[in-house]
Amino acid sequence: VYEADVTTHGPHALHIRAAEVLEGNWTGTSTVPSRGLYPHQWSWDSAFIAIGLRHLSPLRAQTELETLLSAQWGDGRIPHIVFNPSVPLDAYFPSPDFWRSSTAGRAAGAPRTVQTSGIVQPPVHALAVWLVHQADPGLSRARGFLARAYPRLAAWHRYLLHRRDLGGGGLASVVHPWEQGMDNSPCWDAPLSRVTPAPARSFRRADLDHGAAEDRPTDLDYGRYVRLATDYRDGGYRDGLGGGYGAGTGEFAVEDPSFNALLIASEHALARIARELGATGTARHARAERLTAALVERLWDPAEGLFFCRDVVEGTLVPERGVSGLVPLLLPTLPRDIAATLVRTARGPHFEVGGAARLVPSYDLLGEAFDPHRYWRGPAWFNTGWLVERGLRQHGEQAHADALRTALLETADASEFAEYVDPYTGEACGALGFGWTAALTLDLLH
Ligand code: 9WN
Repeated sequence: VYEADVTTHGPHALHIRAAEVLEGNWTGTSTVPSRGLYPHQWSWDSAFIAIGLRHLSPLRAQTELETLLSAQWGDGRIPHIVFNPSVPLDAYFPSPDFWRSSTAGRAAGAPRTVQTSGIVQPPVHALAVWLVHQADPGLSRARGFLARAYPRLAAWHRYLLHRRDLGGGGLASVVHPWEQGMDNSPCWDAPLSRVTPAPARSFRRADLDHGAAEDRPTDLDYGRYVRLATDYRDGGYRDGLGGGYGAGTGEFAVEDPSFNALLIASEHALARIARELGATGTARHARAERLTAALVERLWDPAEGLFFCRDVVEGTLVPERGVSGLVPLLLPTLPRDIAATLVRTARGPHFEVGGAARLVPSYDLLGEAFDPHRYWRGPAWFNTGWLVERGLRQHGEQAHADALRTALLETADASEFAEYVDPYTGEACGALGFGWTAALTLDLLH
């Protein structure tokens, strides 16, 4: 039983404070990750936020996802940011005038009425849609929530499995570190090193107005992020081989375990949605099975007991241990021995889950690049903690899951729903009042 809500911050219960954060970040049609640092709608944030919001207001949770889905491009991609037109351009970089979605993205079917980025984020959406439906099936049916979401989700998965299978092995590739969501993870260092950075003078980082420079990615990282995004944009956001990988240059294409595991979990969810809508869902479950086999075949390293990123350009696994490699634990049909090995790795010296680490570090505690405060190079995040907690439960590790759940709740509470925390001390880093931290706290409390 979790009781820290009455001790750490006085009598104001944790779930009430989490609800207040979500209320404060709500814009009327969606929820911002953070009022200061991230003042627009983010794709995978919205999925996690909806998973928590469903406990407060199933209608708001449905609306959150519908707002995102309505910004989908004609080619099926769901953009990583949907811009709020009432927010000043200089509040976040890169802004709509950088992405130029409605012009540069025209051939790819970018929407005309709303401005978006042109890259994607992890496909947590079908999973979120299914969980939101389950919170209030009556409301969902009355509003035709699943029937309207299903074709969009199906097109989204089709985009990832066809246009983004750059390695030809059945998995989806990301063409920018922002797409995978763990922006400056050391897993990207080697593949990114081939990218010539855009000059620092050519852009202005708005993130440094809100976040401490030593907790954020470096200027060199940003130069490379800008170069990749610029090249992708200038190629009309075209995907595929020939003119190069997604970015049109062939410089960056990576198969990531977490991105693909979330796609598989969402494919299973899409099968359930199809069933609810009167189809069998069998073909989708079968596809999820094939994808799981491809994930194991292409990204599992039995000697290390972890999934790794595959650098598609080099054709090799990237030898860095990131939390991304633990996320496939989420998959219900992961081979038993692999699941058992992943649990051992999570609890072992590199991640120390349930040991010296309070939550789940984003990167190898023993890795050369480990930094307890710098964004995705060590700090613990709540979305990945939630995913690993779910994975532990999925594979019968109830005691470990319970311990992680308690740690997540205590840390969310004590850190004022921080964006991320020092993995050893739980000290808050980044933005406070962060959307998915509050939302996933609510989910864990239910
Ligand atoms: C770039 C919004 C997003 C998260 C990402 C996180 C961070 C953006 C940034 O914030 O990325 O998309 O500006 O640093 O890395 O996972 O979705 O919360």
